[in-house]
Amino acid sequence: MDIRTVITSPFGDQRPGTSGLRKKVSVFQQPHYLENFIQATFDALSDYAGGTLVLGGDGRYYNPAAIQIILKMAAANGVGRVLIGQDGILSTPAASCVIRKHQAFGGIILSASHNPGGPEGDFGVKYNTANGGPAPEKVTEAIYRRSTELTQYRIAVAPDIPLDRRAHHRLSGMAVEVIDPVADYAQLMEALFDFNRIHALFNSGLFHMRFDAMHAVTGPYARAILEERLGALPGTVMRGTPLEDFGGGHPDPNLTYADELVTIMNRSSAPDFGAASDGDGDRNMILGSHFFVTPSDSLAVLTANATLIPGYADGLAGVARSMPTSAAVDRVAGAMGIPCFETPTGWKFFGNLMDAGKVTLCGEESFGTGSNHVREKDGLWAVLFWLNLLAVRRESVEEIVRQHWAVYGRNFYSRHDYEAVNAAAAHDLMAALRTRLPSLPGETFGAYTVATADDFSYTDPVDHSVSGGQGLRILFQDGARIVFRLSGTGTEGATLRLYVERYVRERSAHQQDTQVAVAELLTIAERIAGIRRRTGRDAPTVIT
Ligand code: VG1
Ligand code: CO
Repeated sequence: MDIRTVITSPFGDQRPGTSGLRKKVSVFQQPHYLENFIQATFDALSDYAGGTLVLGGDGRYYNPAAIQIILKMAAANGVGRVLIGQDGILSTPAASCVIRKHQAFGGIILSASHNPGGPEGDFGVKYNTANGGPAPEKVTEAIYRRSTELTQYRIAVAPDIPLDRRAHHRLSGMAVEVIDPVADYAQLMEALFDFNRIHALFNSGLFHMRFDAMHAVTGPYARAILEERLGALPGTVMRGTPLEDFGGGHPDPNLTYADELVTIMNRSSAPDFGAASDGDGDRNMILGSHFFVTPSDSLAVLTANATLIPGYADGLAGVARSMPTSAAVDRVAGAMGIPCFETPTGWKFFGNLMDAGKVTLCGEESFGTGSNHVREKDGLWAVLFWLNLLAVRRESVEEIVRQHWAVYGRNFYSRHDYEAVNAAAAHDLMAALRTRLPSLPGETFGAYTVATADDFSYTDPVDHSVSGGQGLRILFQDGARIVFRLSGTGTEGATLRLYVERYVRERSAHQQDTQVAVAELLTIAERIAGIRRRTGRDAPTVIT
């Protein structure tokens, strides 16, 4: 085996954020940059020698080159076998599924998720552990620490492995299996959902859907499952071919970036159901004809209806949501008598709860929903869950959500993102607000009086690890909330996220437009934090 040891020096900026290490492609293309991070990852792990590693990505620019480097470094670092998706493709939830199914010690996922791709875009690397989930903070911190001290990395000298065909190869003694990226995942979906019933719904000819893969990773999965297996009409999947720059788009399934789908769903002859997923396939947006389902509501509706779905017919152990996610699901959990956990933003915080059997479903306001079937959020899973629900209830998306509000009340919810603002200005805004928090309780702003205000800190109920600094919360006496956070996935300046929520019980008030319903909270947020003055922005970049 020909192994080369390459002398290198640390970069200092390789601390993983909310979901792995994300940087501009040009940063990753610097000599040794990717190699250092991969070596730091292997160095931070133990007991993997001879074990199986899963490798794949969302097909974005720089994936093929990065994959060949990682394969050679895996061989040089004693990995026994690598399972890699054909053409290097594995959606994030499929990677999680493959890790679990094939008892891998971990996986490396190459994606910057919803961030734009291409030579000028972003790239990312994420390490997942044996449970299939994103590495917890103690692992990502160990990787980071190692990256700051490393002086060399190991790489095999060997020819590239062809990835365009399913086959078995050897690379300096390590086995490389190029696998079907869809098969294991599709089989898992079939075990959870009533495929026959969904097939019958599509076959009825009375039901139409559009799925926007945004030229990202879910195209092949959605075509195989929705069109080929479930009988949705050809053409149901739009923008279904993964492109290395996502066709120049921003593969983020929200009302701004999936505007083509939104336009289709607002036509007079709109399909009954619309959905979209993001760059790496872990997010979902759910639309009905002329109707948008807020992700927080989607989680609540899925929870309330879970027992209608074969995979969840026995009930749910509990649910979890990230702190900024609306409390709609809390009400459902309360009514069902199951626990509801509030975690910091980022899927890695759900892993322990699921491994300990404490939660079955979980979700985030950022278009992320999932369950304990894998340890990542799962875009297509959410779409299939909704399809199964629609096939059972035979009502429209809008009817299902409106009925839900009638029973539980409505949590009006919105997130305003200020993307790529000046980083110093954003940090100053947060610092000033943090100083202001202790004096806020008791203060009244129009109809709202502050009950408590804090910097959210989470103690993991399973391993008791503490994660502080997870977002500034202003909680009002009537349950309304304002939350400020800085994004941990952006690569340019800082992204400020403002989340507002307000609960309305009376059914007559459920018709209001969301932005109108939360307008006063937005004004209060501006008054307290001075977003315009501090960032120089008149309006948010994205409103969801
Ligand atoms: C964002 C979302 C968070 C999500 C994360 C990764 O993080 O807010 O809920 O888990 O992206 O999703 P941040 O730190 O930018 O707010 V993905 O689909 O980009 O892996
Ligand atoms: Co994603």
